Amino acid sequence: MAHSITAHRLRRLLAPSTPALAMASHSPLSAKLAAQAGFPAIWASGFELSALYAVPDANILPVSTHLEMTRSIVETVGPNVPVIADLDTGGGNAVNVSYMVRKYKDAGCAAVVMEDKVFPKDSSLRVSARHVLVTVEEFQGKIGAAKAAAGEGEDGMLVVARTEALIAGLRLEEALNRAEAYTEAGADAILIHSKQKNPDEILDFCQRWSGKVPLVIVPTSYPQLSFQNVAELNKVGLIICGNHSIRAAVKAMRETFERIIKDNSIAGVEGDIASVKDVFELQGDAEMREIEKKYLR
Ligand code: SPV
Ligand code: MG
Repeated sequence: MAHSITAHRLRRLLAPSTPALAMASHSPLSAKLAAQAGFPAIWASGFELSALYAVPDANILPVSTHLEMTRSIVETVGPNVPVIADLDTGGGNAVNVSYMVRKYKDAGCAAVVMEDKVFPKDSSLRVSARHVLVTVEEFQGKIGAAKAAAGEGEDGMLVVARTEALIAGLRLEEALNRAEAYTEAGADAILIHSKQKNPDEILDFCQRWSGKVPLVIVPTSYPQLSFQNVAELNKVGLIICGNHSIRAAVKAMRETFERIIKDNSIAGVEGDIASVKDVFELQGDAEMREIEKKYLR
């Protein structure tokens, strides 16, 4: 099955001495561009998809919207580029998690990430947002349900437990205790998230982490931490570039649109946007021409 190949690949990538990179994606096109640029894994981000639909990242979109987009992303990049799905809180309680994880497994994902906030969640990056955590016991149950649905052993999809303890303003001890408890419940990796403008609390967490399972970080708020510095910590298996796809798209589109209005012409932007030929190639036009040649009568 495709998901076991892709899960195997992701397991091999999660080496703390050489952390893997995942680029955020909100569409098959953005995922394809990230893979072509050399990113070995794709983050099917809830933030990016919410932004694509111009709604807040707060469980406003139906799960089916994220699931279908993730399925299309997986189909586009193929099993050699593992897709890590952002499940937010897992859609509710452990029962919801059980059903939801099966669907993401069938979609061919390599991993799911589930966070310990109450449903509905609010964006971790927003200041003064609603960040309320479920109890450790409840989240352990949700991890158990996710693991059972993800499949057995090395072939199973990875379940990444994400603690929002630091996002919720709780102490480092609480974050470490939760990460430990989630590992005991069977998590394959722990995503530790922070929105501090410097990497201090993440560095403290990494240094104190037992290392039983690899860590995952999303350094959006502390971009000054280099990937080389992360590798030297020898605790982080995966670095997620959490929203760089949609942010790049927003800026490029806005500049192009404003220029066309200002110039009252499309001529000025011609050299600064992708050519139609480039877009044809991204659409897989060559493959369609082959089909045409062979079968079209
Ligand atoms: C996402 O990209 O949807 C994430 C990462 O969950 S963050 O937005 O930083 O919470
Ligand atoms: Mg998210």
